[in-house]
Amino acid sequence: MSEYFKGIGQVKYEGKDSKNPLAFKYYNPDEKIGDKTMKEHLRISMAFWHTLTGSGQDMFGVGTVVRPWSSLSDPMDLAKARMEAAFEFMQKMQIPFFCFHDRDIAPEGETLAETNKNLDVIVELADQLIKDTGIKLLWGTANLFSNPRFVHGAATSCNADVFAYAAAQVKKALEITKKLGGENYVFWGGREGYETLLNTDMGLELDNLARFLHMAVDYAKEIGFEGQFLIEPKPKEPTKHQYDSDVASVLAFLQKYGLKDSFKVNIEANHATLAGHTFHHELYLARINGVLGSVDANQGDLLLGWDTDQFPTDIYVTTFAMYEILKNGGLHKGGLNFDAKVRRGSFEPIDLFYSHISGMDAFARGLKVAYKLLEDGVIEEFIQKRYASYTEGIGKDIVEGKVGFKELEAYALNNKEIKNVSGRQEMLESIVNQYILEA
Ligand code: XLS
Ligand code: CA
Ligand code: CA
Repeated sequence: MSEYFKGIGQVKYEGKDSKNPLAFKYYNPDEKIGDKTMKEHLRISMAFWHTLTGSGQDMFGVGTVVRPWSSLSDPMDLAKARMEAAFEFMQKMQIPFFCFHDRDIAPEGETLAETNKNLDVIVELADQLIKDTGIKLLWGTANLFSNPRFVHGAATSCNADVFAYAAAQVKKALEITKKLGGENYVFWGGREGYETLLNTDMGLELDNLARFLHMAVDYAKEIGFEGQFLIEPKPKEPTKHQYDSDVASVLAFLQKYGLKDSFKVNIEANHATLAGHTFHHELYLARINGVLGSVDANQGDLLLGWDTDQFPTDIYVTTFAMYEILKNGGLHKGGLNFDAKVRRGSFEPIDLFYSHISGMDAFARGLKVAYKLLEDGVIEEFIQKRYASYTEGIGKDIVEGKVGFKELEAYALNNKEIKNVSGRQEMLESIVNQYILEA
C-alpha cells in the first residue's frame, strides 16, 4: 500500500514543553486518569467526511484543499485511496475510531443496486483495514441530504417514494455498520425540517419520522445489530427549522413516540450554540435524562450564525464537556468524534495533522481539569450546600411529596423571614480559572 502522507511520521506525546508542532503536548494515550487511560476516557474519532472527502469549497468559491489522492479521476480508485489514506492518517495520529456516511466512502452509481455494489467493495477494504490496524468504527450513518431526491427531506418528505428510498438506504447503512463492528448508528436530521409552514403538514411529517425510526429499530433487531442508536440534534441548516432542534425537543419526540428506550443523543458543540445553548447545557440535560450517548467534538464561531465545524480549542468548553462526561460515568459506547474541518485557508495535508493535534490536546487538558475539579469536589460541594434546604424540614417534605399547597401556605404564613444567600458566581468562576491554569 502506498504512503499518502509522506514525510509525516508517527505523532507522539512529548509533553507540555515540546515545541514540536507535530507532537501532542497533553494527549498522552496511556496516561491513567483515575481508573482509565486517556485513550479510554476520550475515545477519539476521525470524521471521514471532513478529513477525507472535504474539499474546502464554500458558497463563494471552489475547493482549495491539496490532497495526495486529488489527481485520481476514477471514482472507485478515489474511494479506495481515501479509505487507505484514512487508516494511515488515524494510525499516524493514534486515533482509535472513525465515523462515516455511506456516501463519503463510496460513490453513487446509476441505480440503488449499483450504489450498493460500490459500497460493498469499499466496505470489504475497510473491513480488512480494521482487522489489520485494530482501529474501530464508532458510528456509521446514511447521507439522506446531498442528493437532489432529498430536496423535501427523507423520512419527512412529502413524497412517499422518497421515504421508501431513504428506508432502503438506511437498511443498507445498518447492514454495513454492523459488518464493520460499528458501536453506534447515528440519525442526524439532514433535511428533516421545513422551509415554510405554508406547504407543510407538520403532524404527518413528525409521525412519519417516528414511523421511520421504529422501522430502523425493528430492522436492527432483526439483523442482530447491537450498536447504540443516536439522534443528533441541530436547530437549523440546511432547513430553516430542523425537527430535532435540541436535546429537549428530541427528548419530547422520543417520549411521545415510545422511542426513548431505543435512542440516545449525539451532541455536537456547534449545534448546541446554534440552538442558543451552551454545549455544557446540552450535555447536562442529556445526562440527567439518561440519554448522553456520544459527542461530536467541534466548536463554532460565536460571531457567526452558521455551522462552522471548527476544531475544538477552547479549554473552558472542553473542561465542562469532560466534566459532564465524567459525571455520566464516561462515554460508554460513544466517543469524541471530531466532526470538524480545517479552514479553507489551511489547505495542505499537514494541516489535517495540526488540527487533530490541537483538538486532542484541548480535550486531554479538559479531561485533566475536569477530573481534578470533581476529585476535589469544589463545585459539587458548593451546589450541594446551595440546595441544602431540600434535605431537611419543609424542603424535605416537598421533595418527599408529603405536602401540598395548603400545608405550604400554612408554613409560609408562619415563616417570619426568608433569607437568601449569594450564588457566588464570580468566586466559582475564579476557582475554575485556578484549576484550568494549574491542574
Ligand atoms: C451536520 C451534521 C452531520 C452529522 C452526521 O451538520 O453534523 O455531519 O454529524 O450526519
Ligand atoms: Ca455532527
Ligand atoms: Ca456541524
